[in-house]
Amino acid sequence: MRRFVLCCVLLAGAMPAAYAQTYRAEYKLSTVLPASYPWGKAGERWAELVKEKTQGRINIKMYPGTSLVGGDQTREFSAIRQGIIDLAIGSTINWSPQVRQLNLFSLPFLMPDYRAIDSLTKGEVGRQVFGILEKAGVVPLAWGENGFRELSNSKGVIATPADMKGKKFRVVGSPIFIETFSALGANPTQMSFADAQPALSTGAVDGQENPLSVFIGAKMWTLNQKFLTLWGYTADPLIFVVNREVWESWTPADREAVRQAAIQAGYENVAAARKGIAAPDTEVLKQIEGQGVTVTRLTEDQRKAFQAATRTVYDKWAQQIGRDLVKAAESSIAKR
Ligand code: X2X
Repeated sequence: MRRFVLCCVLLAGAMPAAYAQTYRAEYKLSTVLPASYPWGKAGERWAELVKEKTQGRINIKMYPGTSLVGGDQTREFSAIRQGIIDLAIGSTINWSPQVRQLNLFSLPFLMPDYRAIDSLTKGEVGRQVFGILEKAGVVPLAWGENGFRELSNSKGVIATPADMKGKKFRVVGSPIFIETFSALGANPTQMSFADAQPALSTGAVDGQENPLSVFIGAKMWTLNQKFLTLWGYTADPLIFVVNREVWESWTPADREAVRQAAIQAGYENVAAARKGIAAPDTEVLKQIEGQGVTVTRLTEDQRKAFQAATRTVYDKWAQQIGRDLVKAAESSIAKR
């Protein structure tokens, strides 16, 4: 009888009483970047689509700057598990300290182009990564993209590993980045994105690495970043997730609405993150060059020199990530 009632209520489009009490007035969505970047825009879009598709039953508020964890990106994943954060769009880099397999995307020079990223996120490797996240206690729904991480600095052109020597770089929160930059002879320091901006501005560090959409969004040329090298050594996908208890408190129909909204927002986010970067549309690069930034495009041989210099880091981290997952990724990229 109860099941019958539930079923009729669902069909009628109203919320079953069993779920009604569990819905909250607001759900908290964490992102690192605000809506002036494709990443934050994706958060706004997800919230908007969810509201629309659930007729206002699920109301999401975005908290950019990882403000729910005091700006410490590396604590975001634990906070989702604990329920301090209800939903998040997070970078694989920021969740790597808790989910070591996510370091896959940070292996230097694993992914040579956009098709390589897609072959992972849209294929078997992506499904495996979602399985790992589920085991880690969250509900993964869709992929988005931060992007290929390019290298900038205030001191001069970087075209060879020797040019890295002694330069101080701000790097993100997974130790693989410290090791990669150390292998190249640079002097890396780990800090949050919020701390990176004053550090670049005062010259406490010389350079950083981030996707071009972040470089332009943060107007990095105003932070002394006058030299940019396109080396595409890693790319960080974004992942849309929900805290498991929150997920289970929603009706199956609303869960599906949240999932479809995430897929749609993710799809739009990938397009936005790539816009103006790759030929034929290079508008973003033109704008950056228009600000007086010297852009260095590595030749294939130059890129290989960076790859060779970081090979030991790749091999060491392949063990930590899991040989099978890395092999699956390599073969998926080879067949792309
Ligand atoms: O901190 C960064 O560099 C950023 C914004 O790209 C990430 O959150 C990974």
